[in-house]
Amino acid sequence: MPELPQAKNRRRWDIFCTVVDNFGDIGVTWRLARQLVADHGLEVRLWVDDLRAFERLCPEIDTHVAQQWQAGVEVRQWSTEWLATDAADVVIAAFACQLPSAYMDAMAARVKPPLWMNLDYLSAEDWVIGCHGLPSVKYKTVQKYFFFPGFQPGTGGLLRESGLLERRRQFQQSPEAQRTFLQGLGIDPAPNAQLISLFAYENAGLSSWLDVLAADSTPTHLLVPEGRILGDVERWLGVEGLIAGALHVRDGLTVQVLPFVRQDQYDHLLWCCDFNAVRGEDSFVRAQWAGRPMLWHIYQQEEDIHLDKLDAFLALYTKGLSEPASQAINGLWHAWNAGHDMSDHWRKACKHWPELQKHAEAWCLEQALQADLAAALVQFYVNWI
Ligand code: TRH
Repeated sequence: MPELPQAKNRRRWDIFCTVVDNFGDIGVTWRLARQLVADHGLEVRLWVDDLRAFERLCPEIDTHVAQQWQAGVEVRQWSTEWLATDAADVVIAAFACQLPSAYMDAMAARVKPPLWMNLDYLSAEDWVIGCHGLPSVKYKTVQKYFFFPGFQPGTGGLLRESGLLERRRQFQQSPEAQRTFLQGLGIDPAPNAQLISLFAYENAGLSSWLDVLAADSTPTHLLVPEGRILGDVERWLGVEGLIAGALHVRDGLTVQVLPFVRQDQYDHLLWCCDFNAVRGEDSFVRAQWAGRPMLWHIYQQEEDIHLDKLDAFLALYTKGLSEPASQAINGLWHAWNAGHDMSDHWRKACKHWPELQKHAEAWCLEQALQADLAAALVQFYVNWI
């Protein structure tokens, strides 16, 4: 009897993740692994070479064990001493990581070779559409394919677990739920304060932004998770050794340092804030699902190729904005990514606040019309078999 398409999806998937630096690699693969289990009923092993980075996003991780289950995902320590393991039906190498050679041989030894994909970095550039889904290298009998996330039809889409936007909307419509969540993190903003979250790499432009926020007649409560931007915050405050829990007030600006919270809590933080400064890849996508105006600190790459990615995204994102609002966003994002003075750009953006708020929600809904990345991967596999 032929297998039903649904049964065909119930296969074993292996996801390989090397933590290069920061949290994007594990952030994306952990999210994907959970979603493949929760939304698609798949059997997923997540191979991670650095469980300590993983533990920051998921405190339940036991960094000392070789095998454990978290949220239905089998988490495996990917150590240098590779033990013989059967290859799965679908193999995802995240961000071009190199699979163990013994595992590659195990893939080739299967009667039916697995579907082998490289999950690439997110980019809004047009060439992504042409390359998504194309064959890449071959190892013996096993063909590898490019799988590109993206913002436009013809790409692999963005990670978005089922029910995400409904949950977000309910939370944003409940002042009580937001208050309870914030209080749980020790955050008690003044009722008229705007909430801003700040997750960024080192940035020389920060002091000019904090100056203008402090001088503003609208009070701001700035929430800064522990991380790389803290040195710039310390310099601006004229203090040293900021740690989670620190709270400093300068005129209209309250700066509060937060612990690095678990991934789900970080989502809720983004949902609470009026404006989110995010970085990298995963927090950038999550800020879009928050439906609030945002600022992206893109991960810097050699020869400034990240600036092409920044411009490609801005070209898509600002479609539908009025010309002055579009210019304000372009100016603000470029200043931030160049570490330049932010003050004029921030003031200009503030002039278009209602439009930017509406646009953030509209962009989120437009993006949600596309199939999400996990569903697109499953569909790719179904088409492939
Ligand atoms: O940490 P990042 O700078 O990761 C980067 C990028 O992904 C970049 O593309 C990649 O090449 C480079 O790493 C190696 O930013 P990103 O992608 O936003 O990842 C942060 C993750 O941390 C994200 O999953 C959200 C999560 N997070 C928490 O779980 N709790 C927190 O408190 C915070 C601030 C973040």
